[in-house]
Amino acid sequence: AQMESSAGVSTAPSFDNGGDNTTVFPLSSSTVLKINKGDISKWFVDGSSDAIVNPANEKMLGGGGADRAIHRAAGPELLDACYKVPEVQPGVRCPTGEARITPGFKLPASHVIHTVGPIYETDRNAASSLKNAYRNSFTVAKDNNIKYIAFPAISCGVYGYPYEEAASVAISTVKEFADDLKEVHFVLFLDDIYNVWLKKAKQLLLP
Ligand code: AR6
Repeated sequence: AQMESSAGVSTAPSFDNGGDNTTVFPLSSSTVLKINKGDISKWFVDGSSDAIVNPANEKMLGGGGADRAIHRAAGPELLDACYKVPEVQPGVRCPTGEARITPGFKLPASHVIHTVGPIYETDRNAASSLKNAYRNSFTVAKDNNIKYIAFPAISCGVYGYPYEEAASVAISTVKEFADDLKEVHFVLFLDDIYNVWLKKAKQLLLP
C-alpha cells in the first residue's frame, strides 16, 4: 500500500491491485470517490463487500471490451450464472439502463453487477439511459450490502458514447446516489478517458 493523494490533488499510486494513479475526491462525510487507471478485472477492496460493474449488453452472455476481460478473469462459472438470470423478453436478461448481480467467482472482487449502457448512436435518450445504468447499479449494490463499487466508463467503448458527456453523467450520478457506500471507484483503462474523468471530477466535486 502506498500513500494516497489528498482530495483531488495529484496522483500517488494506491490502487495496487492492478491499477495506479489514484486520485481521491470527497463525496460526503463518509463516502469517497477514487479515480484510478487500470484493469477493472483486477480490482478489489475486501473481497467480500465489493463489486465491479460490467458494461454488458442486454443478452448478458459476454462480449468484447471490459465484458470480455471480466468473463476471462472470472472463469466459466460467471457465464453459467449469467445464463441463469431470467430473460425478461426473448434474449434479454438485462434491459438497457437496468442492472443484475452475480457472484464474482475467480475475480478478486466478490460480486459483478452487470449493467447495460446505451448505444449512443441509436438511443434517443442516451443520457437518461446512461444515468439509469449508474443509478440502478447503485440500487443493486445497496440491496446486496456492497460497500465498495468500481465502475468502468460505461458505454465509452463499443457503444460509442462521447467521453466528456459520459463523464458528466457518470460523476453527477455517482454524487447523487453514492450514499451508504464507503468508496466508489472508477477504473479507467484509457489515458484519454482517465484525464477527462479527472477534469470533470474536479469541476463537479471540488469547491
Ligand atoms: N478495465 C477497465 N476498463 C476497460 C477494460 C478493462 N479491463 N477493457 C476495456 N475497458 P466497452 P461499452 C474500457 O466496450 O461501450 C461489449 O462487447 C474501454 O476502453 O467495454 O459499454 C459488451 O458485451 C471503454 O472505455 O463497453 C457490450 O456488447 C470502457 O471500458 C458492449 O461491449 C467501456 O467499453 C458494451 O459497450
